[in-house]
Amino acid sequence: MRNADVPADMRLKIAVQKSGRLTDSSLDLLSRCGLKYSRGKDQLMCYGENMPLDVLFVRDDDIPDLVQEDVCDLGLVGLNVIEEKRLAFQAREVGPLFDTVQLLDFGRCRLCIAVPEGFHYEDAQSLQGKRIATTYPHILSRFLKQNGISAEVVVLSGSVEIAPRLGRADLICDLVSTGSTLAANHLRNVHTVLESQAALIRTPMPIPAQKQEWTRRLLMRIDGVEQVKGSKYIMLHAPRSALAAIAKLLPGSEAPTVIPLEGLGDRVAVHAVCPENVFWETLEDLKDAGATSVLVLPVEKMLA
Ligand code: PRT
Ligand code: ZN
Repeated sequence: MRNADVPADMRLKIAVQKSGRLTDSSLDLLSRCGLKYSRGKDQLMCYGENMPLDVLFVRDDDIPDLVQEDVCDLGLVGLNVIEEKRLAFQAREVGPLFDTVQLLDFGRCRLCIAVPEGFHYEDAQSLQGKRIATTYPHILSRFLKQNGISAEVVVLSGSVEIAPRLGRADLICDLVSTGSTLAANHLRNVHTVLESQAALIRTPMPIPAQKQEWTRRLLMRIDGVEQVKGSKYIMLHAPRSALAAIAKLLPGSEAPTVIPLEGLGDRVAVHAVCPENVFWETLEDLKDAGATSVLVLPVEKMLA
């Protein structure tokens, strides 16, 4: 059966942020997994052309709900949203929930407590009796409870960083990545409540075998893409006598391939996958150790 002929209820549906910080990386991940689709402007759903996988474009906050409600089988969303939703569902005693199946190498940020200049912060006890503005009331309340703090949680839907200046709160609990928003608003990060990054979630409900098989294949491909992120393939020539020194210099590489070079006596070609980035300094050290013709190439996919 051609992919286009797979009936709608047998096609996997994955929810992705429509427009925001996770969108480009989410779509890049899906295309690296081999998904081809065409997306019109403002289109809310795209059909996968070469896989029975359709993409739904929604607000990131709606992604866990769509998976929870079985509208989508999978979702790409930040741990901050996943954790907040999980605690919100828990508070309402609602289940079953979505499962977090894989952490992804994008969307990194921290949910932090940040205080205005002049606020004397020693430890969590300094928050006693204060008003804290946030869009993450459940995560913040759990943190306060764990530390035995009684404080007022002021729930805002956005622009949390200006709440202290407007007199709506004494301090904030918000996402930080570079820290420039905090600095611009004269706020200082004093404690990280949650480290976050994007993750793949899936429905815990049983799904038909055909969908299950595509989920397995997609997960394996995502794993392959994530594994090689930052990896480099190095090729170089060197005298056999320099092999030990060169192997030590190749960052994190296991068992490089050594190939004799026809007509070049003792010289060999060395090929290796390095799971970390390779810097100019390493290339210079390799050259000093006797390597020539050093080539560094990106690795696109890997299937273990
Ligand atoms: O419309 P929709 O609801 O889909 O989008 P959104 O505005 O809620 O989310 P968006 O696109 O801002 O973020 C989506 C996800 O990206 C978040 O849920 C996090 O998982 C992740 N992420 C990573 C971030 C940041 N970094 C980030 N810096 N989300 C938000 N921020 C904001 C933060 O709230 C603050 O306003 O950026 C500002 C701070 O950034 P720095 O670099 O100045 O520290
Ligand atoms: Zn959002």
